[in-house]
Amino acid sequence: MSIAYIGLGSNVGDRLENLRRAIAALEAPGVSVRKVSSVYETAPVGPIQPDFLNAVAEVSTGLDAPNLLAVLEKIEAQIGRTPGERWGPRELDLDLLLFGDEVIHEPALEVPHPEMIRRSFVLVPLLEIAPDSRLPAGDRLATFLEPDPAGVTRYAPPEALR
Ligand code: GSY
Repeated sequence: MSIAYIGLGSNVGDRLENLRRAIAALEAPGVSVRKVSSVYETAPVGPIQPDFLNAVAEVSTGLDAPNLLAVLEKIEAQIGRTPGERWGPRELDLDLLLFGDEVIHEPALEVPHPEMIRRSFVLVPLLEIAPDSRLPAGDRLATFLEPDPAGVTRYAPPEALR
């Protein structure tokens, strides 16, 4: 079994419902949701677009990382993400942030997620549920989070996603 962390984001439609449906769908064969963070409303990073709701889930899984990624892509397709809109608004974005202490550099999959240490919309919910988490190289993720990060506001408790 491996422990993995998944970043969830939505900025189109019923954002909270999109995240809630994604958490329900993560209870897939071979995947079990252990913890869910609070939901945060976050200012968009990148192009101008509506504010996001973001959260992070901790899962345990018997799948390997590529097969877990395939599950995430299937859930995105079910809940409405339009393929090709890499930086645009989306009903649902699921990012594989950490997969145990594995380091993967493949064209289709990079773990740890290469942008996660620069994104407070990832670090705030991740550190809420895993305050001692580290990169595979050993660095504590808490050291990458600036104090009082701007544009990240608690929106709903974890129970809103279950
Ligand atoms: O990386 C995921 C999609 N995304 C987000 C996001 O989830 N939250 C915020 N605040 N900005 C974002 N920009 C992109 S692209």
